[in-house]
Amino acid sequence: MRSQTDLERVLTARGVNLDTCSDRELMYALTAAVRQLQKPMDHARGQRKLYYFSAEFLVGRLLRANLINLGLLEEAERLLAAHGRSLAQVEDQEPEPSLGNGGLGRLAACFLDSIASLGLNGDGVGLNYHYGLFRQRLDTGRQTEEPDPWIGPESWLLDTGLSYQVDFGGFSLNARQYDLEIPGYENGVCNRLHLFDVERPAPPPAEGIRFDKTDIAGHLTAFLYPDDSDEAGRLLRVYQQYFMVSAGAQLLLRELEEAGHSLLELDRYAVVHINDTHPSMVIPELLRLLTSRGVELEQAMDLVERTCTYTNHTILSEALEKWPASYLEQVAPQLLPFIRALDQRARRRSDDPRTAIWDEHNVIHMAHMDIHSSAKVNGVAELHTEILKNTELHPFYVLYPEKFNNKTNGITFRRWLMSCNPALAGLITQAIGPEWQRDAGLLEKLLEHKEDTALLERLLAVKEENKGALARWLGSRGTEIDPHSVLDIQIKRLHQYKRQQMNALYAIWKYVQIKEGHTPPRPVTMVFGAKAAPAYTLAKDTIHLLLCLGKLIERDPQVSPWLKLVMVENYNVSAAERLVPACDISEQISLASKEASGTGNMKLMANGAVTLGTLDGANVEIARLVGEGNIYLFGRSADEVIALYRDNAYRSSDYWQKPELERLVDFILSPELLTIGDAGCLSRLYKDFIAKDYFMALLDLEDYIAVKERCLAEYEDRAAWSRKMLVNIARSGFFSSDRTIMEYNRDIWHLTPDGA
Ligand code: CR6
Repeated sequence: MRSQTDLERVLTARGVNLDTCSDRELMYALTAAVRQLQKPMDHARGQRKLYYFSAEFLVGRLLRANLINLGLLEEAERLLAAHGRSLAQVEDQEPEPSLGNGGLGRLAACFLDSIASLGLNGDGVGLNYHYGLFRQRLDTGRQTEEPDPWIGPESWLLDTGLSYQVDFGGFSLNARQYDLEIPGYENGVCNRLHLFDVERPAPPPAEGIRFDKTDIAGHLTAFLYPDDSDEAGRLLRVYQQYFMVSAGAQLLLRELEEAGHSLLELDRYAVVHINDTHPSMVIPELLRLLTSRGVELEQAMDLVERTCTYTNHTILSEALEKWPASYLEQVAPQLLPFIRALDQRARRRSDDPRTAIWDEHNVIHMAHMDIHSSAKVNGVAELHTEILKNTELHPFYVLYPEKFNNKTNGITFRRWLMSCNPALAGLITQAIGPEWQRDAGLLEKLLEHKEDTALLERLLAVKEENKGALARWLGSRGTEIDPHSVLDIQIKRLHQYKRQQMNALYAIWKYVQIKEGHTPPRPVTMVFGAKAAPAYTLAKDTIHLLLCLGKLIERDPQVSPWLKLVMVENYNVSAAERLVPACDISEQISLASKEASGTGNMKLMANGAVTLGTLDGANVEIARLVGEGNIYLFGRSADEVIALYRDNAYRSSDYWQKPELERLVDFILSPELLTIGDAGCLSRLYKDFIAKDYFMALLDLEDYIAVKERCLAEYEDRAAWSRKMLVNIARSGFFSSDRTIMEYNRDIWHLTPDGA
């Protein structure tokens, strides 16, 4: 580790006056100083290397995370305190790189942290979106979107000066390589995240996030997931994807050659991980590059199949990308012969048309190409992998049983416990010693303290402190909450399968109950954090409904002392770091079979929240680990739901006809709500509930209400609840991304850790 004075020395050398500079100046100075202290590392020569291709890397703020991993956090805090400054205030100035959308992007970031912390040789490959996904505003009673710029005068980005030519149909662009450094946890390792960018990015759009989607050269890296409700938007996504993978594949081959390896050793020295289908074109691109350098096509296909590995993150068919061949014809016509060859090879292996890459409608199925051309294919939680094998991807499982395996997702405890919840981390260390910080599995030792009333009381006290801190933070943003209320939190992207709309119906139920005189034992605060895709109308309508309900409750003097509903604006990693430590009840209420894994469920559990959820995704594994008494489960099982879809047997109107449910759904169009909200939005939602309800919110609603009420009642037995909290924290170690990455490495990547 470095000597105590390193940071100070670097800051002084940069001429920073710690007493007089502004918080923002100090943030930039610290960024530059840390960047200077972390040294990119050369892994042992001749090592196999992982290239983790992903459209998203939701890295979050980096100052504190990098200080922790470099072992400089205490020094930084001491140094700042000596000058009357606080790191918390300084880091508040740090813009959050908005390079991801949700769980998939955050997972990629946790994985990079674990890869470096385990001393593995692995870099990320992605795009340098200037304005991110978007910044969400809610001040007009609905979601509006703005650019979310994050690249300041001094950012974590390093300009490598390298670039790669990417040829599109009819024109070429240079992909310039910027790097973010990814230090491992106190091990001297420093990997990289390569983010490719156009040479001359256009300025931000004049208004909102609307821009000319046909100006590829200027806007290719403007936004993550540009609106794809029109063809120009869909084409832009294909341009982005090809730009990313072509540059990444060229970088890989350059590094392979520089290390003195032959192209025929590709699979020995490189692993190309395809994170969901966005990077799938790396497969034909590698074929193109290899054959253009003299490798025979058949041999190239064998090599690529042994080099690539693929993770599937969803069973929602609309999220499994397929592109009309005409799009590729326009964007990257040079790939088509290779995709044709892959399709022919796939057809030689199987005559099942469901496994075709290039179908008879001239549509190219990216996931199919990934499975045929990867050595391994994995799902992200046990249940998800089973569903892939048995239903969604069954024909592929029959063809390649040995390729399929499960890798249950994980989170880095360094960010999601040590960094975001220092009070809890300290308490854990007092109880069981510090070793859990290197091996989260050791959190199980907490189970020996189940009867330690002093510890359990302090656990409750830490939660109260964190709730107080959240209340102060929200207060500074204009939202008052009662820190002594029960904090019931649903934070995740807005999607109907996640069923925020079912939670909204619970809020209506609770509102009516309180109006009728049934007040809860203590006030309840329902907190939502969620962005909706800009073109996803029903999701935006749900946000509108939640905002209307929040207002209705607030204005009602009979209800407001007991119930509060707030939406946190622009929910992102930094907001999650405030919300997760403060949460009492973790809402994981997706329709069983639809949430591939979830990772928020793991973060909340590790911070002592108790899950209220369905047996979906990783909730199944959480339930098994903590046991029935320490989780609140409700709703139909995945098998039942899959059967309902198969038999086309769910009619939401059957449920709506139940008077108790009808009352709740009809409330959406009540005079009370219509005076607050927009009739168009609310009636669209209302109609969807009664005529469609594709994700079956009404199916589980009664059970949800009953179990949530039991959960709130049992919250009042504080001693019993604190034991549930303890068990959840103790059993969360399994969900460390270090464990996940060790499994990826053991079963899929086969990299050699440094020093091994
Ligand atoms: N939306 C899954 O839906 C999973 C993450 C990471 C998701 C979610 O359940 O935890 O991936 N899938 O594996 C996709 O993005 C396609 C997600 O984040």
